Amino acid sequence: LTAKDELLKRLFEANGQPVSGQEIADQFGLSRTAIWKYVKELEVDGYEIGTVRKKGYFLITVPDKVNAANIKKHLNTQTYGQTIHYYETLESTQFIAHDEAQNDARDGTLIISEEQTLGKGRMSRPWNSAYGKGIWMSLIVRPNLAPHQAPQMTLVAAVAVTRAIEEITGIHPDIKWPNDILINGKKVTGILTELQTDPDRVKAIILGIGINVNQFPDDFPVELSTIATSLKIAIGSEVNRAKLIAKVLEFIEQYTKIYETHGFAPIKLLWEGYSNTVGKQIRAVMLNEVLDGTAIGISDEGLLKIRLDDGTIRGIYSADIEIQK
Ligand code: BTX
Repeated sequence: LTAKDELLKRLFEANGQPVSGQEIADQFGLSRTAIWKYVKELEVDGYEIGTVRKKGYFLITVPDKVNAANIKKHLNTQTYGQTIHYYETLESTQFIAHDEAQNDARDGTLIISEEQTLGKGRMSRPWNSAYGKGIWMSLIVRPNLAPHQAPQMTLVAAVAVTRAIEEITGIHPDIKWPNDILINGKKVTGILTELQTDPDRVKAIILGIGINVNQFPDDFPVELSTIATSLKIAIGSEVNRAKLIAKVLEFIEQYTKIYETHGFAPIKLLWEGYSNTVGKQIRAVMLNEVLDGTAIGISDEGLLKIRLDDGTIRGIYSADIEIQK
């Protein structure tokens, strides 16, 4: 441990009681001013530290970081999130997750960053990922699934994130097929599912999850101001990101197991309960086709079923859905 690490460790262990700067100075053969400089550095890192004359320093608040220690305080899973690779800044957690998955990262490895400079959505669209305001994470999972079952993992993840948001905030978001989680019609979460696969077996699924947590309306760029929202905007107070992450991991683990053992039917029921799409007149915009009709549900494979205006029923794999008012 460096003197700074030792200082931080003692501040944590003291539980708000004062820690002697002199003792650490003696232990490391440093001056008290050197220790004071470390205190100032910790303050720059976001720690709030108080001083008691002649007694030393005490910890007031810890920065709201989504590092491994903060997440693990709340984590109640068997494997998901037991390995966490944390970054202050990254281009995209998806890139690192793909590399790690290729290098045999274990099932449930989590890549998470305070900010992304090249966060991405589907079809290379940008995903706004401001520093410290949201949850920008990629979870590497290796469920026992055939490649054709992998797209349903988007729906598994959507249900899990929605459940976690409900539990932590008390609000009830909607899911818009396939991957958007909405509050009052505005997007609070996006999910990007990517795959590494053999012909007959999924090797890894990279679940990229972006959740807007503590943004104020002004934190979003203008082009998102009418379509994006955050949990803080919805409930009017800050949400502990680390706690929410732990809940998300818990539900993804639980629902992935259900999917592996019992198939898609139970997930489908949960999903339909949250859906704002089923029963609505919609327009599905695909790469080469636009379909208008009524969304009548999802199939056992996770396809969205649409009854077209001429009565035929079509199942679609992937599209942007516009809900007609
Ligand atoms: P999507 O293609 O459904 O949504 C992308 C669209 O959403 C953008 O074109 C834009 O209109 C809008 N948008 C961009 N940023 C935000 C935001 N912060 N909140 C609300 N709307 C926004 C959704 O793709 C999948 C997003 C996955 C993001 C995660 S974050 C961790 C991981 N790393 C990474 O690079 N991507 C995933």
